[in-house]
Amino acid sequence: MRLFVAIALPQDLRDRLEGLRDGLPGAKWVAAENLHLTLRFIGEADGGECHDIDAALAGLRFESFPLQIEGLGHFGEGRRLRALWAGVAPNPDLERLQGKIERALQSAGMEPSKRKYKPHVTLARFKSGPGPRLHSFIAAHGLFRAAPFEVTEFTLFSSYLAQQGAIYTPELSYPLEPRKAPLDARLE
Ligand code: 3AM
Repeated sequence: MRLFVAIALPQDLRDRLEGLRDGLPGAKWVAAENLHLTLRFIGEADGGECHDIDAALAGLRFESFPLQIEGLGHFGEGRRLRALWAGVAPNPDLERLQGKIERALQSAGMEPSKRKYKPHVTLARFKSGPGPRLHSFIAAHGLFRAAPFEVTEFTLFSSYLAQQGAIYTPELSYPLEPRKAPLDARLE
C-alpha cells in the first residue's frame, strides 16, 4: 500500500478551495474530495510495516488546535512549474504535530524525511506551465483566506493511481485530545 499521513479538510473549506478553479490553462485541478494537508509522505508499506506505522501513530498524544488556510504559492518556476498550492497561516502547533509524527515514524523504522516540511494544500498540478497566467492568477487570488477550523484528528491515507487519476482513501484516523482551556480561563 502507498501511504501518507494528512489532515483531512472540512467540506466547506474544500468547497471554497474548489471555487478558485478558474483561468489557468494546463492546470490539472485536484478533485475536491482529494484536497488535504499532507503531514508526512510514507510511500509503499507492506502488512508488517503498516502495523508498525499504525502503532506509532496511535501512540502519539497531541491536543486539538486551530488551523487557517491562507495565501497561494507554487513549487517550481516557468516550464518547471509543478504545483499550485494554498498555504497555511504560521502555526507552531502544526509544526510540532508534524515533528512528532516524523519522530514516531522514524522510531517505527522509517528513514528520515529528506525534504524540509512545507505545509500546503496542493490545488493543481501541471505538465506544461501556464506561463505568465500563473502570476496573474496569484495576483488575483493570493489574498485568499479561509475561516480557521479546529484540527481534531489526523488520518492515514492510502493512495492508488487509477486511470482517471489518484484515489485517496482514509484508512485510519487518529483523534487528538480535546483542547484544554487556557489557564486564565480555567481559573475564572
Ligand atoms: O500534499 P501533496 O498533494 O502536495 O505529491 C504527493 C502528495 O503531496 C506526495 O504525497 C502526497 C500524497 O500523495 N508525494 C508523492 N510521492 C512523494 C515522494 N516520493 C511525495 N512526497 C514526497 N516524496
